[in-house]
Amino acid sequence: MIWNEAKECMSRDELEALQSARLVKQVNRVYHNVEYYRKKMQAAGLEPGDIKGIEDLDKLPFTTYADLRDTYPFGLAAAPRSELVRVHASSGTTGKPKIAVYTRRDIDIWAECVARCLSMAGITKDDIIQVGYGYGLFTGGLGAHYGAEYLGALVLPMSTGNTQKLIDMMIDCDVTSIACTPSYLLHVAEDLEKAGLVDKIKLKSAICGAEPWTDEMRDQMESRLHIKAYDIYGLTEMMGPGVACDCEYHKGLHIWEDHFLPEIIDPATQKQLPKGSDGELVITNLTKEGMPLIRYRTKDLTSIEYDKCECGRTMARIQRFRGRSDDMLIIRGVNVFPSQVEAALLTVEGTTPHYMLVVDRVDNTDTLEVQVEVAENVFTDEIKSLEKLSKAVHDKLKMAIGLNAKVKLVEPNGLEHFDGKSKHVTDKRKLYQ
Ligand code: DLL
Repeated sequence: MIWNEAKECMSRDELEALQSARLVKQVNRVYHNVEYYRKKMQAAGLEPGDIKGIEDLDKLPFTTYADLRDTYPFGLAAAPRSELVRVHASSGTTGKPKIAVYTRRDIDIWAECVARCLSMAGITKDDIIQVGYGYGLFTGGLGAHYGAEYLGALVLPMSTGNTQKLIDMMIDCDVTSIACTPSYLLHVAEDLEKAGLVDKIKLKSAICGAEPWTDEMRDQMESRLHIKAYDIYGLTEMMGPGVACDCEYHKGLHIWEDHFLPEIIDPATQKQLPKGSDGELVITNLTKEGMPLIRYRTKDLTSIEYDKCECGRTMARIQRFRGRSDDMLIIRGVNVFPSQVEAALLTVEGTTPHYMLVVDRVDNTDTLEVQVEVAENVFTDEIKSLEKLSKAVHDKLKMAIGLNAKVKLVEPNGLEHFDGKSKHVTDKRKLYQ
């Protein structure tokens, strides 16, 4: 089902003309409204008039997390304070989160983009959908919610944390679709199976994203719950969920190129690569007013296919994500940087900066163990003080990354060192194909 055929099926020429006009307008907007961008462009010897269309995109400087951190919280806002209506945020590498601000029009465009994604999954105004992404600063809950309402579906804003209630209401309300992380959906499937309730549900589709997942996970969801599962992608900095989504042919995620201008760069040389190449996804906001980002380095590694899809849409398709060009992990849907853990450990007396994050998936739920080397004298102490230290580490981590981690204290030099450097992550989940 195509939500906005005029947009989703535009010819490439028509689309590129639209992108060029929007890019020129956006570059003018940030140059005149955002001092930080103006200075960056001036330092690169650029004036807005130098950007005449998408062919000039690679003249523009990149935007990175460091720019967001330097301008935190509202330094990249391109609309007056009185026009801003919403803030969302996700974890940064240390301390300050990545923030996004929206105007009313941004929220409407976001809702339309999500509605396009949901339509792609066959959802209509006759559907009843549970949103199982977290509501709050995280974009997942409210993003999916507004999109589903825009479409006219009946929305149950479940948020996260109460699987029993989610299952009860799924059955009582004849829920036909669910939007949540893929690992959570498998967890729900398991609980439904244990309770013998799979044949009581009316679920037809799931829209899963916020973390990488595999074809094997899709097969499991589809066969265990008798549904169709779709992949939705997005990131706070650009908007939230709904930047791209896959259609019934599952040949990649259609990116809404009338709002998001994608390119692939080599993360090492930072050079734009020819169409079809593998590299890091970079996106420019073509229509966002609140905090438009120009050439934002997503750090997600993938490639993009441009040929027309069997579904009829002409919008390019992001292929399977193959990893990240930084060390960000997504654990239970939460973005975690090892540097956040390191910063938290530094504040706990008795620990050292030598640590290892062991991430695994047990019964479809991510587990995190933080192994940390402690000072010599700690091990000579009695059990009680070890327990106290372990709790202090746990609580600091909970505050820093928002997750409950299992803490394992290790004796000095107890962790393996590689070429003198500590390796900080062992991820046993194998989420990238
Ligand atoms: O995760 C937005 C979102 C919410 C997307 C709900 C889909 C559904 P952030 O917390 O800023 O935003 O995390 C963005 O998560 O750069 C990717 O690395 C990863 N990610 C998001 N969706 C997918 C996906 C939301 N479908 C970061 N497949 C991104 C693989 C994904 N990775």
